[in-house]
Amino acid sequence: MSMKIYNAQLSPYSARVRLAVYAKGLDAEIIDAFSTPELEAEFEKLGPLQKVPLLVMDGKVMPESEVICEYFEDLGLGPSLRPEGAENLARMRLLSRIGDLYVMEPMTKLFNQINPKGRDQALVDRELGELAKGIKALAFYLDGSPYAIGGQMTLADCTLAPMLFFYEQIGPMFGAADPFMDVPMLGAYYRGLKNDPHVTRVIVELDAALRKVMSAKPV
Ligand SMILES: N[C@@H](CCC(=O)N[C@@H](CS)C(=O)NCC(=O)O)C(=O)O
Repeated sequence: MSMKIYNAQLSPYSARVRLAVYAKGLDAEIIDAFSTPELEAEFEKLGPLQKVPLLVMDGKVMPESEVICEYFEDLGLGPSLRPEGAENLARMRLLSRIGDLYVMEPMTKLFNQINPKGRDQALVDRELGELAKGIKALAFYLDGSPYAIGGQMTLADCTLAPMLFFYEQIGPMFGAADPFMDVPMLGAYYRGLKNDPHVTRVIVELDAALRKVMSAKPV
């Protein structure tokens, strides 16, 4: 089996797939898709979406982080990252869906507004409100377990760990002293999750990538 993942170190979606790869112990070649013009040209030929992560496995090309993670599960690669039972599976997918739609969407818009110069304050206020709603929804569907669903990592944790890394960074950039103040259970979940060695690895990678970008482009 040959597995290549076109990746960007700072992408939360790529980080979701990296976390699944690490937790499953898969032998994947992880390639920074945008690191050279040659790689970028190679990546552009692989499909119309032009987004990382992108999986190329035994000649098959698969985009979209959640689809890639579910594909690993369907193939039965490594330890399962799906919980037992239809309700737990539904809650796992719900948490990922809330993360993608109601947390990442406003957070991406806010990341484009980090520089106070030329900031659209009305947009910032609106998206901070949307982000707070998304974050409260995540907290609502957690149950206080060490992982999102019970005592073992699932795909919900693969989605949420990178998102919460960015959430923790972005709050203070817009003046929130403690981004988890209104959602203490979510804060406790994220702090606990960071003790998992695979999560630690991904958080360290995200932190290094973020520092590199921030030092290259001072805001
Ligand atoms: N829904 C996609 C989102 C992927 C995505 O937005 N990736 C960004 C990086 S975070 C990207 O590749 N951006 C490059 C571009 O849009 O040109 C997923 O879950 O994989």
